[in-house]
Amino acid sequence: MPFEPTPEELLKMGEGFFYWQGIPTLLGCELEQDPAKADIVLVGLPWTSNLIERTQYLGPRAVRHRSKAYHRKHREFQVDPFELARIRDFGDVPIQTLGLPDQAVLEVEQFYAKLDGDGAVPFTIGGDHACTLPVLRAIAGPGSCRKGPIGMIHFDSHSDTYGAVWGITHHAGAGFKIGKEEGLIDPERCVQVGLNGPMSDLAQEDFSKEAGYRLLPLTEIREISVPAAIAEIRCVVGEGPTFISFDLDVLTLSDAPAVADPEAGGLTINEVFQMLRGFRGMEVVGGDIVCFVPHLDPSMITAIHASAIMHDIVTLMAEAVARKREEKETPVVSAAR
Ligand SMILES: [Mn+2]
Repeated sequence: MPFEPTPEELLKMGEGFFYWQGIPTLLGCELEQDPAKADIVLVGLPWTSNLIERTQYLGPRAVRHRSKAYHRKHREFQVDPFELARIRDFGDVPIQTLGLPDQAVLEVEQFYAKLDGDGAVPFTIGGDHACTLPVLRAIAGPGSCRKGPIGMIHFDSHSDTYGAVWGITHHAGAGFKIGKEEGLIDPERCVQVGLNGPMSDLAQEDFSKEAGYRLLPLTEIREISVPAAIAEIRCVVGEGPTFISFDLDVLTLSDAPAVADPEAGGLTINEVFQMLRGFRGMEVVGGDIVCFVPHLDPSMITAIHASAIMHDIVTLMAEAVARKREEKETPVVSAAR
């Protein structure tokens, strides 16, 4: 069929492409406050727990600005995620105790608990990596609908499995330790992808190893190749509900210059796309992108790549929502016939 859009269709297409027009929202989605009216909720979490690169709280605003251009279809999957599921921008998490991480996480958890209660699955733009744990508590903790641990694909140069520092328990490097200790992350279904850079201590990843996480350092991915890494991740994570947490510092600096804890080397954006697309069919029930420092991003390379990664993960989530809906609508064929 020839591509001949009407003027009205052209206007609509422009809305999804020209990020500088209209009101900026995450992936150009409608703003919504009622979780019952959404399948996937996009949330800004403009919060930084640590003293390091505090301007990570500017992340959601910068991604809203650039990701408005990503209200478009998925080329490789040949689907429109915005048709598959009701995807809405829920605005930012309000936090009264901004400077007190151990209290702020309680407020963040409360916000996500409301969304979980209505059956919506969240995708968050942080903030630093302290943003992940309160979300896990809301969707996998004792008060959640699921009440059980979930699988985890954690992209990061760092394992973030460290104990309390500077008198702070819930700092940006602690979530993947506390998450296991509280039974939110299933250690047998957890992969840490892209670990890279010199170590502050040779024992810094021992918690992950002892917990039973699959560590997939950058050097191993280089050795075994990306397709083999995808197969390994799928093998570890399996069929169950899975969260994708993405620290932008796993990317090479030329693809993500504006990150809080930069390391030399890293995955390229194309390798990340290849991996995310290799996850098709997984039950992705949540995700986040963290550690973006917009004031170091004058070219908007990091914002564009964050937007594109978000578009890919949210498409995986939308396909999972659509599969669930189909399962519900398709009557189970009786075994005795
Ligand atoms: Mn990191």
